[in-house]
Amino acid sequence: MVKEKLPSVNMMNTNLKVVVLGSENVGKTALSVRYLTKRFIGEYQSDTDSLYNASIELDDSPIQLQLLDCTEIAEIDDVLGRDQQLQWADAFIVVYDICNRDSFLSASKIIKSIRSVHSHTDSPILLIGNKLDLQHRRQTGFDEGHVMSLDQTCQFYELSAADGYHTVTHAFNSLFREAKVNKKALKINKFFKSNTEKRRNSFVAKIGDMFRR
Ligand SMILES: Nc1nc2c(ncn2[C@@H]2O[C@H](COP(=O)(O)OP(=O)(O)OP(=O)(O)O)[C@@H](O)[C@H]2O)c(=O)[nH]1
Ligand SMILES: [Mg+2]
Repeated sequence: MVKEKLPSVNMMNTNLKVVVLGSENVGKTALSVRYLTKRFIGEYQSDTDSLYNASIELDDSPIQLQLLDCTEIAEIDDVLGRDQQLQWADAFIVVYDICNRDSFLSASKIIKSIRSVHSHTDSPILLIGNKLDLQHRRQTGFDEGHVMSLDQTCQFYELSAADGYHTVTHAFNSLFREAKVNKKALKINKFFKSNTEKRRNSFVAKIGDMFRR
């Protein structure tokens, strides 16, 4: 009997592709730059999507991260128009501004679109309520974000890109950890599926031979 070889952990790809989505001015770029550089600059260019490539350490293992910071997503059609990016990604960060109610409603639509495009993979999603430093202008309660995250099975943090990098790093890393596990599970599934398929084909070929003889 020939033993099938399971893909070892080393053979598994540790590339992670992550897309950052949300409506205008919610802090998508501020959060991405905060995670990658630990800095908060204040004003950011926002007319084009930016793809950042970075080598990061996660739990002592290296990961090649591709972080795609998108320009605003205002309408649901904007999300569906980004079908290719949704297919490309292993995980998603969906941002809203706790002081902007509309951005929260958009976040909900964005998550639903991701789930409809990625229904077969259960892609990890991190929902972020940003600008927590502006609590006094809050238009969306913590509980509302929390309930949405439970409904949509995603991770949830309220935080502030302006207030320091620790919580941002913690939230992003928590998503990347889930994405890494998810990606490995998908690979193992694919491996078993393709081997089952190969075995079935070789069985069918053998039976075919027997009948032809
Ligand atoms: N007070 C406060 N301001 C923030 C925070 N995060 C971002 N900002 C500000 O909000 C504005 C928009 O931030 P961006 O990161 O450019 O937002 P964006 O979502 O990338 O915007 P677009 O790319 O135009 O869609 C900037 O003036 C930031 O300085 C935060 O946590 N607190
Ligand atoms: Mg931006």
